[in-house]
Amino acid sequence: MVNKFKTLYRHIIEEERKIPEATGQLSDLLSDIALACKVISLEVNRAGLIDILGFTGQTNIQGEEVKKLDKYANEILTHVMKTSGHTCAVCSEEEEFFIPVEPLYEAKVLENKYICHFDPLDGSSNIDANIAIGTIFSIYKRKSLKGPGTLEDCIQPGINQVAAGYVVYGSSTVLVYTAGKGVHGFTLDPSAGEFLLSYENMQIPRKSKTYSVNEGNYNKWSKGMQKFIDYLKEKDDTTGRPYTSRYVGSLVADFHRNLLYGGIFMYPADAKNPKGKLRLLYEANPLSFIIEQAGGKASDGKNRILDIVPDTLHQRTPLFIGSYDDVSLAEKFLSEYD
Ligand code: AHM
Ligand code: MG
Repeated sequence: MVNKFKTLYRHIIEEERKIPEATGQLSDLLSDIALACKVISLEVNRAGLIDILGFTGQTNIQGEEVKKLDKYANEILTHVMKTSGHTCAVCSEEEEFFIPVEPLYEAKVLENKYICHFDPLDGSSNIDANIAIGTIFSIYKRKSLKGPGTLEDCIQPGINQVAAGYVVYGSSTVLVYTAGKGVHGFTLDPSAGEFLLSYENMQIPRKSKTYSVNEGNYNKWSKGMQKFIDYLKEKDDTTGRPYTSRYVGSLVADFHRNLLYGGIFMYPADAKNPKGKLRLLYEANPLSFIIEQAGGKASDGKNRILDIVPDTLHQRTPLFIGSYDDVSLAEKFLSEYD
């Protein structure tokens, strides 16, 4: 039975105690990310008041500049990660280059061994419409030995992640993370200011009845992709078709719903985005780590996302992610018709 009063912090510490060689740094880092996301959550909840308090880019009635929410989220997360003492580099979807971080405590050899990647506010087109948006994060261990991190530290394949997670700022604020031992979800209690355990060991249904894709792109898709969506819409009781369609347009929100109820999210390559639209390091890798831990599957249509060796920080990838059997079926259509 779920312990309703287990905080995120306590959960992280209990998980850490199961690993004898753990030093506590990953736990600290995850707690710092959660703190930054609480601050972002407060600001997201106030976003609807911006019209009253002042438009973004202008000064509000206190004389402070009102920052755009995505820039604000980026600044908070970058600042918290740079000053955590545990990172040697920070990479953000909002920053062109990675940010190398000097060690805070030169004397301690074990300090600053992690690299953190994040998409500070995903679903940017939904920000001004009060529709769910989110933060995605991902943590790797450095490969270099000391000092500030290098580009090589920052462009590792997703299989090397030690932890990943996301926060949905929706009807409530929910944080979901994995450190390689299952997927756990926490809901923010705004009065206590704490994330409380609400989903333990999350598992996605193996097969679903839901697909999430921007179908307005249909005419730009490959034959295989078109055939797959046509198939999902046909009526056939024995295979549970037609599927139903759900698309928010915020990856985190679409992903979270599919994780809870089953579903396949797709952002394929198309004539406009031949390499796909979503970012491998900031979006696809962390969610792929989570979905595999939850018993699902993530693919670029042919290959496992976590095995892709990146060349650049902002590399894009096609993404098929969600219920295991549905992602396998999508791969089958693409290999048959493309
Ligand atoms: P963003 O990082 O600029 O917000 O873009 C990523 C978003 C995802 O959240 C979402 O799944 C996708 O872009 C929606 O794209 P589209 O509007 O083309 O359907
Ligand atoms: Mg994004």
